Amino acid sequence: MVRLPRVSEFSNLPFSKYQGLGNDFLLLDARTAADPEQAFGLTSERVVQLCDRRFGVGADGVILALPSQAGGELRMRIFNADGSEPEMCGNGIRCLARFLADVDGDGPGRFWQIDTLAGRIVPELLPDGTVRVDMGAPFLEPQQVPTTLPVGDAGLPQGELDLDGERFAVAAAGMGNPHVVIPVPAVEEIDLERFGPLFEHHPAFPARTNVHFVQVLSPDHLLMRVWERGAGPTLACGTGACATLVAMHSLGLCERRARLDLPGGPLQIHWDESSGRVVMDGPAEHVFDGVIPDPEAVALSRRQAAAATPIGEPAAVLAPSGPEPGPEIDCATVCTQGCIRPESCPSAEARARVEALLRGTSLDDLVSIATNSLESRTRARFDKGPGFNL
Ligand code: ZDR
Repeated sequence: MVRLPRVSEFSNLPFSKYQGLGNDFLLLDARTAADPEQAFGLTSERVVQLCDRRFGVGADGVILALPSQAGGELRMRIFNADGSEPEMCGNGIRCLARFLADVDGDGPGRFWQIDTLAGRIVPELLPDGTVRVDMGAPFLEPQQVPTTLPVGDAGLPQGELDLDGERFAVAAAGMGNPHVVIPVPAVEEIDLERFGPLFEHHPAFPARTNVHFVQVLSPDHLLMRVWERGAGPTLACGTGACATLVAMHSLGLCERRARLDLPGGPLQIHWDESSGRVVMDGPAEHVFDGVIPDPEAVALSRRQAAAATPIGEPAAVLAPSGPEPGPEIDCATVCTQGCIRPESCPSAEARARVEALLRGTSLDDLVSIATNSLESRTRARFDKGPGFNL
């Protein structure tokens, strides 16, 4: 018989799902992994599969918490739903902060020094459970965004772009990742499915771009719709809201501090004049935890269950060399006076397979690792006490 490895020999994938204004992420804790870069066998194909809303868990991205390499407390890697790796994610880093607080049992006032591909980012947990993030200074030089648009009168890359026969006046800004901001009279009238991908792949943005249509409601209140690079239309975009405020203020269309309404809800953004840094306040909430068992472990367990000879049943029942099964029998009507073909009874075979599956050690083990992992995270959440809308 095949020896089934213990669960610890498999690579299960424990994850927590969080969302910030409906921008949702799977959070994976690889801070103590033996080989963090290979943690959970994460590949871009696996990310695509995990993010798929029908064939996977469903998310706009996957975020890994990793040991630091650049002097911070930890490092964040984020992957878009299409498997590409952006430099930064504003909503994602709020979700990461909340996840870290939940896992480690930290409370309000906690800061994290998090290294990202866009540099050091510092989120802080606020007393109401929301997260404030110092997103750093925006990038306003074309090569930093990157874009081929030249710097215009407003002091950031600007220009007019032709898309599918229509002309748009745009501005661009980087928050570690690229953003194009398009002020329009009414965001609802924009055909996002049509223009989103055209902007995302426009040659003026060699690394592709996130796309934001913005309407001014008042100087401290903007309304946005988002098309995210690598993820399509999303309900919110943290870096995008920061880039939008920077671009709109530079264009003289809003204050330095404003509320930005995204389809998933509002973010408060402040572009601080003295430091030049952008600060974002917004929610991040836990949705649920789960564990995806290693597909190889599941396949092995199924093979083992199918090959097992059930206790108390004659070996011939499952033996491939046993008697050929006769024509299909409907046991419920034909065998009411007793089994008419006990040597190859289809109903006994089905029962035997189910029993073997239920006895499978591996499934018990998988359930137990799932339970342990969920239990520790759930306990950490409940131990934190009031002040959080859990
Ligand atoms: C927009 C985003 N979700 C955020 O909140 O900042 C970031 C995700 C990364 C984005 N899709 C990109 O730059 O490719």
